[in-house]
Amino acid sequence: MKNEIKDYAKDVGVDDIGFASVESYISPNTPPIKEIYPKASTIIVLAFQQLDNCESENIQIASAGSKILSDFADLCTYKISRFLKQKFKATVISIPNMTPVNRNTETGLIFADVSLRHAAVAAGLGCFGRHNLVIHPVMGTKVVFTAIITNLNIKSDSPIEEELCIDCDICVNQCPVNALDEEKKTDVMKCMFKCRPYGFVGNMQFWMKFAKSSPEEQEMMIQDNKFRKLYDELTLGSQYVCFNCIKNCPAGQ
Ligand code: B12
Ligand code: SF4
Ligand code: SF4
Repeated sequence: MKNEIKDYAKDVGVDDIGFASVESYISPNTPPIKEIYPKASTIIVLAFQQLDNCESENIQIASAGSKILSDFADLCTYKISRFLKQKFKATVISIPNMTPVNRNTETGLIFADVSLRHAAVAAGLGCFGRHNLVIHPVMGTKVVFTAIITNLNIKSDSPIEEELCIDCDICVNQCPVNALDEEKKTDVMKCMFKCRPYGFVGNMQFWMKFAKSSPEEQEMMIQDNKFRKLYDELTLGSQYVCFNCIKNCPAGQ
């Protein structure tokens, strides 16, 4: 069964796949998988290689790389979930590449219900690097994940023992807002404002300012390029503009 799933996943375009028992998913800040889905037995994690859009200084082009990958990854996840259902009569729950997420109104932080980085580590697809992202042994840092939670009982893959981060500190030094200065902790607020300025908080700030502005100022705000970017984020999905911690990471390649 495991080989059939792997072959199908590779055929639809997944670059790597790992399996972990739900008990081996350990993520201190998210609930146990069984709380999300009591029938769950295995979490299947899918890895997808990023293109090199993020190396472009043109932010529209760089951002478009995330969008095309996110759409493709979610589509593959659905196809594989459906395959598991039809072929093995499995029950399946898909975990998307990015959204939806929750927002803690006290801290302002956003977080997901399933941490795909911890899932990827449990499924033997990589290990954490100094940038707090998961490094894949072949694809390096330029990799994203999705997952499928299922009631199928499938043998887990072994976690990677090898240390893939070479401690060069390129990610730390190239972060424009010093969000990686403290080890094992991304300063999420600093990162979020820098890498996704037109996201939820940027949007909220725009409209709060808009509400307090005169009609003339409001007209200028709507004609500004910033409004166009906010519109893109709302209509197209996440618009990332900083990739410094991933684009020059030499690990795993
Ligand atoms: C919300 C979110 C963000 C938010 C907030 C991040 C956050 N909360 O950590 C913001 C907007 C800031 C963000 C930024 C980025 N994100 Co983001 N993000 C997410 C999302 C949707 C949820 C993350 C989450 O809530 N996790 C759960 C929380 C509770 O995790 P946590 O417990 O805080 O875990 C941290 C610590 O515990 C610590 N940690 C725990 N154990 C260990 C062990 C070791 C050894 C170390 C060193 C650290 C460590 O590291 C963890 C990460 O900070 C995930 C997708 C998903 N569903 O997982 C993508 C995701 C994590 N993001 C991703 C990416 C690529 C990015 C960016 C590069 C954006 C970009 N430009 O493309 C930056 C990188 C920032 C960085 N270097 O940390 C990828 C990471 C892929 C990978 N190879 O690891 C993910 C998995 C999306 C995906 N589908 O692949 N992100
Ligand atoms: S995405 Fe940019 S701002 Fe966020 S941690 Fe990486 S380098 Fe820093
Ligand atoms: S840039 Fe260097 S220090 Fe940062 S994660 Fe990659 S290998 Fe590790």
